[in-house]
Amino acid sequence: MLVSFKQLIKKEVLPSIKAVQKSAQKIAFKLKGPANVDFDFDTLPALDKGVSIDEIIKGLEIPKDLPYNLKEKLAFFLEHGYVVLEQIIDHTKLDQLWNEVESVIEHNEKYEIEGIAHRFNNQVPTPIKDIPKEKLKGIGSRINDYHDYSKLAKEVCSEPALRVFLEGSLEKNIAVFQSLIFKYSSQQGLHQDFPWVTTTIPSHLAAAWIPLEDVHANSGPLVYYPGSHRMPKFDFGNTGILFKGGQSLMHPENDFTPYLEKTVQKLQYKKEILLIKKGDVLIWHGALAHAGSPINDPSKTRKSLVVHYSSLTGLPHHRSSPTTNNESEKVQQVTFYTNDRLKHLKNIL
Ligand SMILES: O=C(O)CCC(=O)C(=O)O
Ligand SMILES: [Fe+2]
Repeated sequence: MLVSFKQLIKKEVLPSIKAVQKSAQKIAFKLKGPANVDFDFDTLPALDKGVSIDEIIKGLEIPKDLPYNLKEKLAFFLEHGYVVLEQIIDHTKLDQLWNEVESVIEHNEKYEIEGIAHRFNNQVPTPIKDIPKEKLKGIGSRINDYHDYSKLAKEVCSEPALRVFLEGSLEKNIAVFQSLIFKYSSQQGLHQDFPWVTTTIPSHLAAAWIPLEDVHANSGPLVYYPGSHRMPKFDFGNTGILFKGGQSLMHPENDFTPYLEKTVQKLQYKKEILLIKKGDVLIWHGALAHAGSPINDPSKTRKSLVVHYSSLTGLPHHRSSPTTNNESEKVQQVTFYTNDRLKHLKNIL
């Protein structure tokens, strides 16, 4: 009787008290109004700090036959928070990459490679050999950090025409933070990346959306709001502009997404839909508001590789390794940190 009373307190009463406390904290926080929250000016990338583009370009090693005007593209990115670099990646290489992914999924029973599938294992990254093939092939699945396993993916992520743009927008010496392979739209709500894709310096973050096929309008294209990288930042409460599970008072879906939706309306940013072709690459600023739109036609795939990048200063070690371990490999001048936990799977493909 006593035990069950204790259990009742632990299971029912304490969580309710905690929930009431948290609500009270949230109300107090909301009444106080947002703090003055922004990126630390001193650690901003040179472009965001206002250093002239000519000056930035002078310090870079520009690949021969760069198929776009770097100065124009950097100026566009500075103003709009995104840019499309047209036809910078060889189609054959992209086809080879997707074929490799297909074959891995087809033979998932052989691989420890980690994936996430819709409503499976609480969305925890799981070895794909333990995920039913049909789930892996379906909407809502993704493979995390595919570049850890695949030399070909590393080559695509470090494409020189892409790398030099990232160096201009972040800092010379680029490091890959994380990557995702999608077969279908993520259908993810409106968000900015920097609150969770947390680098050591939050402003040193940019992402590339690399289509592995031409994007179809009904496949749930990526959407984004040009200029929104300059909107006032959301205050997560207790943790400033960054989201930290368990510590932040504000909730990503219940508070952050509605804030972004309201603010893009208020500041009259116009939504753009990303309908780019295989070979093109979209690069977006770590603070640009974007979403994976809903899939109108479930037969339409939207094969893509999404890569988040930082600089060597912004990310001096693997995102989940202790600060002392910065074992890495360089491919085409881009740094790929070794994931300690999955070391045995490095470059198996
Ligand atoms: O491709 C998508 O649907 C969204 C990807 C995304 O927002 C991200 O990985 O940060
Ligand atoms: Fe994102």
